Parts: sequence; structure tokens; C-alpha cells
Amino acid sequence: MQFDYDDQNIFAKILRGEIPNSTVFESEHALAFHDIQPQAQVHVLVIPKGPYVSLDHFARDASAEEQAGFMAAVAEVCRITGVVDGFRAIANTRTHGVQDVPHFHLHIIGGQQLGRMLP
Ligand code: DGP
Repeated sequence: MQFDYDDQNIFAKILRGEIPNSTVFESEHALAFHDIQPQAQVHVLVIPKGPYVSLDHFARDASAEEQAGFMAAVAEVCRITGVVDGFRAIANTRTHGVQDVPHFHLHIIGGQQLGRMLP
């Protein structure tokens, strides 16, 4: 599978500081910020700083250090947002997964009771 990263996508612009964001957490390898169209009381996007299009791209090509840094950022977001009663993590991927922004991002959604996604 060929992954072609478009460095004009909106999250690349956020990472370069060209577009403002509401940062929740930042580290060497990841940035987490509030989603502009929140679907719940907590809706944070966690993105790696490297140029990865999707979850499968990140899982295949990111270094162990980048992957560990990303997961550490997820843990920090959970701690900071206080989602102690649980949350949902979603990585919409390409066309079938209805991914709009082609820079890998994990939605962390919670802060309230969510409905079931699958029967
Ligand atoms: P998706 O690619 O379908 O997983 O969703 C992309 C999400 O990114 C969507 O929930 C809205 C959010 N989003 C799009 N543009 C911006 C932006 O400029 N700033 C922020 N904070 N969120 C954005």
C-alpha cells in the first residue's frame, strides 16, 4: 500500500502553526487539541507530529518511539480531560471509514454517556 501524504491538509497547517488550535497537550511526538465540531462534552483529537495519513500508515511506518510517544499523549489526554467513566477512541480511515482530514488522528470522545455504535 502506498501512502501519499498531502502536507497542505488542515492538521499539517495546525502543526506548522499556520492555523490556531485549542491545545490540550503537546509533546515531542504528538499534539492533542479540541475538535472544532465536538460530538460530546469531551472531544479531543490526538495527532502524531510525523507525516502519517492514517492509522494503518502510522502503525506500519512510524518508529517505536513515535508510536510510544503517541500513546503516551493519549494517556495524558485521558488524564487531563478526566474521562474516568470511559470514552470512545475512533480513527476514521480513508473512504469507507469517512476520514475527512488525511493526517492520522484519534478522536477521544466522552465526558458523558455515549450510545452504542454497533448492534
Ligand atoms: P475525520 O477526518 O472524519 O475523522 O474528522 C476530522 C475532524 O477534524 C472533524 O471532527 C472536525 C475536525 N476539524 C476539522 N478541521 C478542524 C480545524 O481546523 N480545527 C479543529 N480543531 N478541528 C478540525
